[in-house]
Amino acid sequence: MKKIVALLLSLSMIAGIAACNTPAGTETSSEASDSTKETTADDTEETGETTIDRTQPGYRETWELFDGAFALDYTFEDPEKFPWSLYTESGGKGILACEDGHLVLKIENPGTVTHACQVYHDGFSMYQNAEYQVDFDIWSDVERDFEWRIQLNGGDYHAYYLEDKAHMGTEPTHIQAVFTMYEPSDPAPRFAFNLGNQVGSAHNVYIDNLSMQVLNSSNAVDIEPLPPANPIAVNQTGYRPDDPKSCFIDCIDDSTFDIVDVETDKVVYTGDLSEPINCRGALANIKQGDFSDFKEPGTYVVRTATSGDSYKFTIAKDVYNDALKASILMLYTQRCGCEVTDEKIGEDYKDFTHPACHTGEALIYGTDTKIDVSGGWHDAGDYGRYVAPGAKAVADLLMTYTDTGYKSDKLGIPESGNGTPDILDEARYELDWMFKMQDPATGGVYHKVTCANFPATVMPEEETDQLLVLPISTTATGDFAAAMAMAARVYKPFDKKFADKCLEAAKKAYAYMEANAEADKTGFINPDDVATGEYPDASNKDEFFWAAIELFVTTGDNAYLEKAKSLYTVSMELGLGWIEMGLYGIHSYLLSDKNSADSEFTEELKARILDEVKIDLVSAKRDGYYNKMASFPWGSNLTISNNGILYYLGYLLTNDKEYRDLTYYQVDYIMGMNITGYSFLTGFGEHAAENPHHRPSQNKGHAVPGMVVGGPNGKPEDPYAISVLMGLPGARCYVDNDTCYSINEVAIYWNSPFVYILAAKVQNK
Ligand code: G3I
Ligand code: 9MR
Ligand code: ZN
Repeated sequence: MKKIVALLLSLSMIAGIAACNTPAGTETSSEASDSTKETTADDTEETGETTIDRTQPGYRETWELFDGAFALDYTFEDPEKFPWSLYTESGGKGILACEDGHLVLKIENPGTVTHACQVYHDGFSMYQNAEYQVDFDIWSDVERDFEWRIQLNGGDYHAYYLEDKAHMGTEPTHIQAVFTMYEPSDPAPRFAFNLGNQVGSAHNVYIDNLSMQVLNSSNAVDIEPLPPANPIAVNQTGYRPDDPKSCFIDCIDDSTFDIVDVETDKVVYTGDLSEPINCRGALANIKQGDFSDFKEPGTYVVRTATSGDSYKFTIAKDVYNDALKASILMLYTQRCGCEVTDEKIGEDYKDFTHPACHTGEALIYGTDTKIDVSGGWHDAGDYGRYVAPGAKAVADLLMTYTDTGYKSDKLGIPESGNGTPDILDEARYELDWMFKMQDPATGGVYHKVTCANFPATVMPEEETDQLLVLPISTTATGDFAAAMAMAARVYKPFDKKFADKCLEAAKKAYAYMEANAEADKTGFINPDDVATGEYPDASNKDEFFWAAIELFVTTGDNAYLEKAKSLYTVSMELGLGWIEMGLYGIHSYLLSDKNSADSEFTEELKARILDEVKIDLVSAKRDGYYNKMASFPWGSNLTISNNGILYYLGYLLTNDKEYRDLTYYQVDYIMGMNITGYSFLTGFGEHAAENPHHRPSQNKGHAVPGMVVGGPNGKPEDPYAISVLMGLPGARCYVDNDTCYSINEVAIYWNSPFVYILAAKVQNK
């Protein structure tokens, strides 16, 4: 059954790992995909450089489009290599294999919707106006109907080509289709067989000799290359007059830069550029320009002889007010279980209001018991609610209040004007939900509440599948205990009764940790039939440490401090979540009035923080953009803001303004002073992210303002990003595309640390 050698080496092996589906559910990639895991692109820790093994089948040589070329060509000869995957949902169940020279789907349960059993392949390209011919053989043990389609791989998953009433018999049926791709060229579409909702009993479906050939490419439109990034990076929102101000230029040909007033086009300032800086994350030589001494309010661009103009920025006293407000209101719009209105927050939000969502009782997984766990924030672009990232977001808001003193009570949330700072009111919305996630019997805290699968691209009230409460985890319980103990301190002056309730809940969760933490060696793992965010974390030591130290700071009881000391190790990462939470504990302890309880421990922790901040300052200056990161994980903007919080702690401990300024520069990075040329805060900046992976924004065709996107990811995990970014150095691996959940999603806990650093800048302590 072998056919002509494929001219296109597909990206499919890599895409198989990306595990994507329509609209969402459980995926079983073929063994072949798994076996390529070690050989696909890799982000080298030290340099941020991406290396690709060009001998691997996943690598796509520049493919020349010509008449007769094969975009797909599978004969399923090798049982180890079949880059096709199975997606199941809505009761669908089966096994995908390559046997006897063909692909076979062994359906155990066809499920209740057509795509309940979807056999799919990602990792090829399609070109606008090209004419294609698709051929394949398909048959089954039974006579049955099926659907096959080539589709956009995200958003509304609409089809480029669709046959929804195809039929197969028990002998190979040859299917042929000729069609023209009229839609914009797509570097990462999906070929899918929807084999669910049929016959009602177990049976096999066989597929063979599948090809897609280009018949006519004469009018084909090439895939649009990524737009080149503006080489001059500035904070596109701007600066307050007395802020430190830097621009970075991805070009070493210039030696000076001008600041030009956009109204008059007059040069108002000229400065020297630095010597070349080697930016490890971007593998680039760049230069820095400092214009901190230029303080004149106005709107400007940076201009150089060979790089042209930067995006606009403003110098003004109140330049961050709207951005800070919006980045907090983002959390309000993520509220679940209540009506979200634009009554007080205004016009910009009119598309993002929604009636109360996810109000039905949730089934405790594996039982017949249903409980009320309504409330809290939707985690991200999906509508799951997860305790660990929720606790992180709460802690960030509480610390924003305690560390920066930011206390606006007029942001326009329902509680505005009640005498309590809005960030505390907003955090309390999440805390009120967290109480419901605690098992009253044991004090343990459920890991998350979600449906079994991620929803399609719908508004929150349209996700109506059964909600599931997933088992108690020690990471969720530790984080819960810590955040509640912190809340008990912070809310005490505003609402003593609430503070007491928090403390009681914290103690109960802590007792659960004492009884169960040590025995837990794996952390939470998704059951096979649940595919939503896992937040896996096998080590609960840092969460337990954080809980113990918060309880010590809140109660003064030395037993907690002793426990914290026994859990502390120098190998504990100075993390701010969601995996590593240790720094929260160190932060609370060092800034508390109880830090003289054990001066040796205090000195040890303090020295560790200051060493780290000192080292980071050196790297941040050496690498450019004041960013010390050499590799860029999923949600790298979280790391940027978390680093900013660490630097601010260094400042609060020493009063050294260089550390404070380093925090300010992390704000600049998020708002545009980075090598991609993007402001990562939606709605802020001339060239800001506009197409986040965020279901409400995708639905309405424009983004909720004030959301921080995940940002550059040197190991992209979604098909589109893999297709267009693979091979780029980590710092440049960014694309503003709404299907790219591993690059361009948003999350409550990516906004919350940004709220902290932006508030720190606004408060200017
Ligand atoms: O553990 C390695 C680490 O050792 C290495 O240094 C680093 C460098 O790339 O990779 C680390 O693992 C990554 C991990 O995040 C921690 O950064 C994984 O490769 C990566 O897959 C993982 O991504 C997480 C993603 O879920 C998938 O699990 C993101 O951090 C996390 O923010 C994201 O969270 C999702 C929820 O599941 C669902 N809701 C939306 C939310 C945001 O995208
Ligand atoms: O939309 C989901 C996003 O919120 C998650 O962070 C991400 C990672 O788990 O997954 C997204 O859902 C995708 C799923 O994993 C694979 N199929 C496509 C889904 C995106 O629409
Ligand atoms: Zn909801």
